[in-house]
Amino acid sequence: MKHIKNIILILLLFVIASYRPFGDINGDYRVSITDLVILHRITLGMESTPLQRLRAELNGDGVVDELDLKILRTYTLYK
Ligand SMILES: [Ca+2]
Ligand SMILES: [Ca+2]
Repeated sequence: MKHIKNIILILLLFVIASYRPFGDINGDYRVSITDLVILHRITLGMESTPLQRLRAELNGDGVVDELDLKILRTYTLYK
């Protein structure tokens, strides 16, 4: 029984640690102009990490493009 509690605790900590706000591209747990700049650079084909590209895909269509940029731009303006 103690093992099950430990496993649940580890899973809970993993979920909490892996949570990032929507639009947090650089992984600093905040959504800011920095994330918008990184996303813009990705859409221009500039250097980025695979994790940044994964986080930058905001609308679920499988590509990082102007639509994702528009979503994040709107979100950062009105949050
Ligand atoms: Ca961020
Ligand atoms: Ca997209």
